[in-house]
Amino acid sequence: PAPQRTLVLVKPDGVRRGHVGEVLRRIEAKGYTLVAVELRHADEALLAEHYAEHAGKPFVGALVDFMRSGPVLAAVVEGHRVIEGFRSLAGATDPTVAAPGTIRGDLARDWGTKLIENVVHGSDGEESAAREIALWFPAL
Ligand code: DAT
Ligand code: MG
Repeated sequence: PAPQRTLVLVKPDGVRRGHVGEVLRRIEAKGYTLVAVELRHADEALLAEHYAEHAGKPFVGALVDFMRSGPVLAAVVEGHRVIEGFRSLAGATDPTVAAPGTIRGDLARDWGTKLIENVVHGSDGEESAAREIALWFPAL
């Protein structure tokens, strides 16, 4: 079967706190392949598109502001069932309950703020993966 691709982001909290290497290490240790990696400062238009599914939700403004607060590491990662597999590596959205052993469980801090900062993003399905990869890496 053709390998699947997903979009992974190390969010500004992860970059600021020096977790880029650790996130990439876990992806490679699992046996997934890095297809593209780029450190960049995302603008508002890109992030509004990226989080289009959350448009209108109460946290989306704060989420976009947070995602613009510093550089992010964007990566396209390939492997069998990598969409589901990376979400499993990432762990639950809420860092307080994300299982130990997961990226969020081990590395994300709960700051007690209204916005959840949780170190990584991973596409949640084939359709969003295709959309997000085209958005972040139009040349691929
Ligand atoms: P995930 O990143 O696990 O796919 P999501 O797509 O539901 O989660 O939400 C995108 C991000 O928005 C999430 O990583 C953290 C933030 N977020 C989600 N729900 C939130 C909430 N109720 N309050 C604050 N931030 C939230
Ligand atoms: Mg999501």
